[in-house]
Amino acid sequence: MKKPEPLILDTDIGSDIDDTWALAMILRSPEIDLRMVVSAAFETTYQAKLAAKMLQIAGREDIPVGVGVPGSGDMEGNSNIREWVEDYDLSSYPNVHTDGVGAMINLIMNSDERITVLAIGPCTNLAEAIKREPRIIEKSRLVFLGANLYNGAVQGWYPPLGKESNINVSIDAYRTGVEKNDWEVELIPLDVSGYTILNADYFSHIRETAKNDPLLTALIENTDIWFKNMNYDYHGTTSGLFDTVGVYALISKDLLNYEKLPVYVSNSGLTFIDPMRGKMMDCAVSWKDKEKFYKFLTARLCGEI
Ligand SMILES: [Ca+2]
Repeated sequence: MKKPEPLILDTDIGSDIDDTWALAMILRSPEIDLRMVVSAAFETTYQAKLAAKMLQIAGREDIPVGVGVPGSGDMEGNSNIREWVEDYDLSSYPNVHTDGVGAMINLIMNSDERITVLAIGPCTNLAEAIKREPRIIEKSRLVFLGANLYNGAVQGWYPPLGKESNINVSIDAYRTGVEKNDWEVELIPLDVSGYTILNADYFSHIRETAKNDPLLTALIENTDIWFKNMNYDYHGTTSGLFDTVGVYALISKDLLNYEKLPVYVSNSGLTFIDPMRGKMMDCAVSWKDKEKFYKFLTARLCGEI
């Protein structure tokens, strides 16, 4: 196996539940060397608490947690797992950076190895980091969960996943953080991350395994709180686990098809393949075999592979 990839996870954990699944997947993956988690885009202190408590349960207090740039707008609507950290004191975590963006910059700039930044939330931290230290792009690469290359047109999805939210929370932050610079970008768009849902068989296997597994117990607790607060019945399946596809892209390319494409986002937040205005990105465009991915994700979370 090649040397584990040094990673900073930039995440809006605590809004949708898929970030929590992605974090658990990372913690189960020997191919990834997680060096820092930075919370992004909404109520970033609450979000940092979620990450810290997960890491503590996984026995990984060595991994620093950074509090990212707080967002604005719908804070309440993006704090859907609050009960899980209501009594959690962030100062009980031994490795917290209140300036998460500063910590992220220092880690990248002081590293002898090239760092990968996996961004699975809006681009607010990325934009701030590049404003403060543009040289980070020379010492790192970005894997970004965002955009919807064909705006749902090709997939025939219903409902169609049109505007992608990590970009549309702040298009300005996307432009500064991702588009208007020379950062090497691997793009994981909705075309491959959309409708990533584990069926009831896979999910019940994870629930069963969780009975003897503290990290999975935490994952299930978070998920059930989120389900309750979202007031939605998934009939035994998971919700959309978009962000786990970004983690998979770090582990293997076996199940995804890639193309280099010029990606442009309009001011209305839609994505276009546009050779005149787009930025060239290495894009995951389709699955070779998504069913195999579901199998992989389940087995990986359960510690079976
Ligand atoms: Ca996310």
